[in-house]
Amino acid sequence: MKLYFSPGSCGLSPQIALREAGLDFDLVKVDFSTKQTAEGDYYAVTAKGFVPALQLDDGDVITEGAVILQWIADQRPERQLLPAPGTRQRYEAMEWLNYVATDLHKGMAVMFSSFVDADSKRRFAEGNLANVFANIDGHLSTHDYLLGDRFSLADAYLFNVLTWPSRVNIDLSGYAHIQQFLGRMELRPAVRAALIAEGLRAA
Ligand SMILES: N[C@@H](CCC(=O)N[C@@H](CS)C(=O)NCC(=O)O)C(=O)O
Repeated sequence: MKLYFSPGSCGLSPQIALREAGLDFDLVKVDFSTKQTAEGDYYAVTAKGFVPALQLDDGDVITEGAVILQWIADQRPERQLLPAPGTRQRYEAMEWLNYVATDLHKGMAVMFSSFVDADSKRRFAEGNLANVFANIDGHLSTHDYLLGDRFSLADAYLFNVLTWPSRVNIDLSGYAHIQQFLGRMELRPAVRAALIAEGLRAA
């Protein structure tokens, strides 16, 4: 299967997930400015033109990071990367996946937008994103991971998005529990390997 990604984007968490699941995959880099890959037009893979996209061996394509993560977890249930489908715990995981995808990921997207001026970004970060970071930090003050004491793919997505604030001058150093979470995540071999594969860490 193939994972379409762009370095430093939201393609990192599906890559972490594939490694945590022990699934074979190839990485295909998408150039955001041209929407081209080494294979050709990325719009031929997904009309959305967004990463991540996961192309299965039969050619079927899954998009939307939070959905890709669930598909990967469900391929290897024995690894318990997410709670089993249909359980109350799975819905808790989906709550976090949705929160990270919407409030956090798309909130952070505002900070990267070329359509938003610097002052609006600053006010949005202070008035909106700070509440999201505080909520996550509060949760992590009593839980090592989003779902409790055990890693799940919701953590991979959270880690992915939390690598972005320093790129847009948002300082998370005051959030002690977020810092500890980031440190715990960096110790995972799958996380380390994914960061190296994207060129975000030295080998
Ligand atoms: N709804 C999509 C959004 C994915 C998304 O925002 N992808 C960004 C990178 S993090 C992207 O592909 N941007 C391409 C561009 O801006 O040209 C998901 O949750 O997977």
